[in-house]
Amino acid sequence: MKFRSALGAMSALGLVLSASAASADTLADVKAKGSVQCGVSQGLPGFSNKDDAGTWTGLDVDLCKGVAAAVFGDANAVKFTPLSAKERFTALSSGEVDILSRNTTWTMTRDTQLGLNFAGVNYYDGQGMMVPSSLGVTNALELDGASICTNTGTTTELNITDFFRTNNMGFELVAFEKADEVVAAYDAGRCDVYTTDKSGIAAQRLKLADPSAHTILPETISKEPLGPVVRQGDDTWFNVVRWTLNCMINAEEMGVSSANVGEMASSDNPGIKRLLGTEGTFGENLGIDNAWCANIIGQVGNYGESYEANVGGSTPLKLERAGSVNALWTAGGLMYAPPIR
Ligand SMILES: N[C@@H](CCC(=O)N[C@@H](CS)C(=O)NCC(=O)O)C(=O)O
Repeated sequence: MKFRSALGAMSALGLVLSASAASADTLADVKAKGSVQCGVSQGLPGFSNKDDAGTWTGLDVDLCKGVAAAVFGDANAVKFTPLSAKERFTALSSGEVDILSRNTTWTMTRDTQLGLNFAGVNYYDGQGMMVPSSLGVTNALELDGASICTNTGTTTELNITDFFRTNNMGFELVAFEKADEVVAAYDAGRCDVYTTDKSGIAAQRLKLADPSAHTILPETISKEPLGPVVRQGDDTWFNVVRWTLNCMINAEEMGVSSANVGEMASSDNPGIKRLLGTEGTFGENLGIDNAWCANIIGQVGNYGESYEANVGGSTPLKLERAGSVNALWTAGGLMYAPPIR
């Protein structure tokens, strides 16, 4: 009897669990509320940053604007929620945001223990270290005994610990939740080293009193594939986010940009026809308009346009793309999107 009722309770629980997984329909919820809620950083130039007029810009912001363009045909149908590294995953799991697009590294633990799905990679990064040039340090192996400023709730903390232990070096972590506190502490001389993703160093360095007085060490101590994240158990929404990124990368590869998307609409190229929705039902298959990708490209741009506008060689971050892992695969890099077909 006891066994039977336990089984009954278990199957009832199973029903509840599968019902909630089956009912997760973020696309329908987003359509109903009229905008996409996007979790971003609290201010990381080039990736997600708010200007004085309250406008958010950046590579991670463009991904969310792309999703809004795909779903609503309006890249501005998006609202932003600034999140610290520590609070970001709870905000996504609890439904406070629909997407987390916030320089977040795809790791196995985040996939398997947090119930999240990474929809792709929009920036391949690795962790670096910055020191005041006055220290005279030229490589990371000279840092035995150093104090290190970093953010809590990040892969950064874990990697730096691995690196110092592996090299039998002593160190002291000085960790803060808010990224700007980390930068301020480093700038005030409370630690010898500032460590984060190399793109983050390029961005946060701009906030120092004298950026030119600091040196970025040559070592890259980890892999930090950064990308947009959604909740597990909602493949429809996962597909919308994943294919928004793939649309932007494929458009660049095919030479379709915000400047020529209008004339490309009459192209005879079958790949471009599928990309722009003049042939096939690729948008419909995602649950959105067939012009989904044309709207992303027209309103936000292709991946290369977004990269150059936000983090590329002519921006303050100066993250040269040519010859880097973030180049298209056709140019020797890792940016490779599956085909729209
Ligand atoms: N990619 C790493 C680090 C992410 C991270 O939070 N980095 C800090 C330092 S660049 C940051 O985002 N700061 C900006 C902010 O919190 O607003 C991770 O996913 O754990």
